[in-house]
Amino acid sequence: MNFQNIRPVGKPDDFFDAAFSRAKKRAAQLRSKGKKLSSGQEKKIEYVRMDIIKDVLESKLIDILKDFPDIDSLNEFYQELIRTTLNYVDLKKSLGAINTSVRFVKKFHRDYIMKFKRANNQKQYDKLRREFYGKMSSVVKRIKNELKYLEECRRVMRTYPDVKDMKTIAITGFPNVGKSTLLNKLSKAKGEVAVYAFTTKGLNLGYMKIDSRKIQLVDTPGTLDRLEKMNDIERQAYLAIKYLADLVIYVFDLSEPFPLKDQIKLYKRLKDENKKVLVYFSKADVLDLDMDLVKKYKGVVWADDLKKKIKRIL
Ligand SMILES: Nc1nc2c(ncn2[C@@H]2O[C@H](COP(=O)(O)OP(=O)(O)OP(=O)(O)O)[C@@H](O)[C@H]2O)c(=O)[nH]1
Ligand SMILES: [Mg+2]
Repeated sequence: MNFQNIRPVGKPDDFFDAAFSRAKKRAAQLRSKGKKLSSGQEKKIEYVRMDIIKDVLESKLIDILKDFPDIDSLNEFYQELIRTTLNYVDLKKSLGAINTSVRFVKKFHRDYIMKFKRANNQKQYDKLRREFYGKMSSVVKRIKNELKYLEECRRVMRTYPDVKDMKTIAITGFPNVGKSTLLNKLSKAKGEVAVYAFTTKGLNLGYMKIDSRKIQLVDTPGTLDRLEKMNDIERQAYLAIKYLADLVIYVFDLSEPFPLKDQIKLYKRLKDENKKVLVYFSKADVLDLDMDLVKKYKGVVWADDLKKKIKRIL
């Protein structure tokens, strides 16, 4: 699912400006053609104005409904991601409110067409037009907060990764251990790598090919061993492991940007997720690894034969 394509959600004023100015322009065009118009002709212009206002407001609201995904039909990963980063209930309520407002736009349009049918002089037209504008304005003003919240959701959703439904490897471990470096090594991705911890703030995706098969890699933000107190960023890493990963590469860093005993604790936690795990010791190029310690871990894999191991497992 690609969340980048959701267009910015406008404010009520943007909607009115677009609708009313287009209606006004069209009315002026129709007037300039004739001299004094008959009452029937004036009425026709009022119909045109109302149609334009209804069409513009309706299409702007429907665009929002089309752009946002149907929340309930998203896969578990995205649903949980929404629950983690946004207010799921408010998001659904806001979309529901937009849907209701589309119905009101149509209803008031129908009502006022009927009222205009019974009107027969300019004074009545002016009064009805003002009423119609007022009703349409109130429909959109009533959803001001919902529009604002949807815009906030859009900004957050833009940061969601566009995960594909294919075999997936999650790269995980403590902060600064070299996860993004590994992602970049295995794929053409350009995940940000830095000397400081907590560099990766969201999920980085990359793709590697093994024979002719494409495999998705998800580089996760570094997490600490604190399942109960995870922040939003750490929860994203956890969701990627739980819902996306067919295989997890756990990166250990014996240069210990974080104490080894904590890195081991997090590794043991992974067992609860019942995933296949490969252990990767990063920075082996610059460290004298304690081989007795390394041998203690099942599934240890070295940079050179990573691909071979992955192929065997996936
Ligand atoms: N020499 C050497 N340096 C490495 C290796 N892997 C990572 N580094 C360095 O370690 C630092 C952290 O690497 P990152 O790949 O950003 O680590 P990360 O685990 O993605 O960090 P967060 O995103 O903050 O969790 C960078 O300075 C890297 O250049 C490695 O295998 N060898
Ligand atoms: Mg990183």
